[in-house]
Formats: sequence, structure tokens, C-alpha cells
Amino acid sequence: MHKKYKEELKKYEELIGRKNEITEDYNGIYDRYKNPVLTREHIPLTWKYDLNPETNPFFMERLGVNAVMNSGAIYLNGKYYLVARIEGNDRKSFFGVAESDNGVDGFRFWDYPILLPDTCPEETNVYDMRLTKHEDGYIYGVFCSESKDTGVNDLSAAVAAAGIVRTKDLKTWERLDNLKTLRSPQQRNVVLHPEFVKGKYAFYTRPMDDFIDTGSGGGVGFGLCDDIEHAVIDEEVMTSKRKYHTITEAKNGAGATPIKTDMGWIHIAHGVRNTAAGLRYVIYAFATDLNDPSKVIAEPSGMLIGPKGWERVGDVSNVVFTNGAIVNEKDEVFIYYASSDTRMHVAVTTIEKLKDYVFHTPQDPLRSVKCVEQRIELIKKNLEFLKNES
Ligand code: M1P
Repeated sequence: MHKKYKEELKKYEELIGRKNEITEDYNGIYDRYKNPVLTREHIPLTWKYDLNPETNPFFMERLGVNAVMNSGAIYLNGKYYLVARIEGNDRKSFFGVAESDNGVDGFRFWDYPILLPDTCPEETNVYDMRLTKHEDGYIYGVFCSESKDTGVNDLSAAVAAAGIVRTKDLKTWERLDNLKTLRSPQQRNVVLHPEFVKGKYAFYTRPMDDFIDTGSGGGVGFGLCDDIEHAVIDEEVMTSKRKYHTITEAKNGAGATPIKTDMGWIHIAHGVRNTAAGLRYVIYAFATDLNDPSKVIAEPSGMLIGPKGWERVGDVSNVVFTNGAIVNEKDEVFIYYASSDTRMHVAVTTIEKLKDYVFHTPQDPLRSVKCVEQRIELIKKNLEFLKNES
């Protein structure tokens, strides 16, 4: 065995065994954890190195990994699972299952990454799987399936579609047809709703005219389909809309599978705005009606999570992005998010706090003057409260 292997293995085991802790960052809404839960250093050595000194005398990485990010999340039999997007040094992404006992540290990848059934010969890249434990008994994974756009003379032009797989154990995956949305040429950030709606499968979509630009796409869409094995949506209605001069101005997209509460479905999504430094991605939340999950019933103003400190820097800087959250039996909510398309973090809250945040944070009044009025009202109440207290 190469001596470097032993050294690297020691570092790897120390990393996996490292305890995570809550940062001092306080907002009352959630606790942010100090260490990322997954990074490229969490990738097992067996995925990167040829361990045989005869064929790898310098103990070189043969298949390096660039980033571990946007992860679907699911809670099964008391364990926390992330299906992470792993990006190789070759820019291709793939999925791997990482497991933890407590959801905040100790995430360890299973022996092998997921080898999806190769049913789409034109598909070049896959990423950002959302996991849904559906009431039909399956766990579905909906992800972005990216192919080259052969219809235009542009080497980097791509087409995004929603790929669908299903499993019962995260080990054996069955690939179904990609989702077809008859009115939207491209799709990304598609999430399957966990329950039937009007007896049909329900998807949150993100209509796009183009690979990056959502064009006329007005926000997060919602559509129903009869047959999950050959899913077709002919009508998409809007749920969370893009709005001028807000965190969703440039685009937005569904994130984690919606969380059911007694007050409504809570959605944790991402919003994007343009800046002189490029696109800025933040995470926001909203709620929809229990009986009509397309109908927005609460829209707290602004972002829930924005990139902070070193989270701001990475392959695609100034980005936080979520596609997975877990609720455990204690009603604790683990929001998994990637920073700057590079590594995975966790923020932990509870259902009670999330409901309070979503239903009692004032809505965005959409104009500065109204925002100041909103804040003055809060300050006035506080000053009166303080006066009465003293
Ligand atoms: O680079 C930021 C994110 O960009 C895309 O999100 P959206 O479709 O909203 O632009 C996704 O490709 C995502 O993977 C990535 O993190």
C-alpha cells in the first residue's frame, strides 16, 4: 500500500468524524452550521485514486472530483440521506448517496455512485435531483437531464429537460420517460409533489424559453399528469411568481419537496436577481393551500438564506441553492443548501418556527417608501413595548 494512501485516508476519516456545531449567527429562524456537510474532500479515495502502487506509483488522482453540491434529501428509517450532485474534474455531474445518523455531520458516501439506466443517448449531463416520497409508495428522483442543442450552430447551446427515476431503497433505480411539458420548450428545477392532486401526479415546473434565460417564464409553474411512467403536462399554472425588483426578478425555481403542515404546504425555493457582479441566488420560502398546492397563501418578504462569508465564493460565486430538506420525527427541519456551486451546508429549524416565519413575516410591499413605512411601524411598536417594559 502506498504511504500516501494511509495519510490521505487518515485525513478523510478525520473529516467524516468531525463534529459540526451551530454558528453564532442568530436570526431566530434557523441555526446555520459551521462546517459544510459535504465537500469534494468527502468523496471516498476509492473513487479518485488507483490504489495499486504498480499502476499508480505517484499515488495520483486519476479521476478527480471538482465539487459536491445541490443535493436531494430524504429521511428513511431514522437516517438522513443526501443524493448529492457530484461534479467530476471533467465537468460531468452524477449522483451519489451519502448517509448520516444525525443530519448535521458524519455524512459518508456509499461505496458506489448511482449508475442511472442509460435510456437517453443524447443526454450529456445530469444534476440537481429532488427526492419525493410519494403516496404511491415509490421514492421519485426528478433531475435535470441536459443535452446538446443540435438545432443551433453554437457549441455551448444546451437543452434542459426533467428526467425521472424511481426507487424503493435508493439502490435500484428505474428510469421513466422524461417529463414533457407541451407549452414549455425547456425545464429545470422540477419537483414532484408528494401527494396526488385531483387523483393525478402533480409537478412544480419552471418553464424556460432558453437554457439559462427563463424568458417569458413567469415563475414556478404547477401542472398535473395522469401517467408518471410517460409524464406529460399540457397546462402549467403559476404558483410563486417572478416580480420586479425582488429576489426573484431574474428567475426562480422550486427547491425542496414541499413540506406539509397544518397551515399549508411550505416551499423552500430559490430566487435569482441580476447584479453588476452577475446573478445572485438566494433561498426563499412561501406557502400554498393544503387543498390546492398551486395557490400561494403566504409570501414572506425577501430571502430566507443568502450566501454569507466564505459561502459567497466558489465555482459560481454568490449562490445559495437548495433542492432538499428533511423533517424528522421531532419536527426538526434540516434545510440542505449548496454554496456557490461548490459544497453543501445545513441550516436547521423546526416546523413551528418555519410556520411562524412563513405566515408572520410581512409581505414585500414592493416599493422602498412602503418598506420604510413597514419598518417604522415595527420600530414604533418596539419603542412603545420597551417604554412599557421599563
Ligand atoms: O449556478 C447556479 C445554479 O444555476 C442553475 O439554476 P437555475 O436553473 O435557476 O438558473 C442550476 O443549474 C443549478 O444547478 C445551479 O446551482
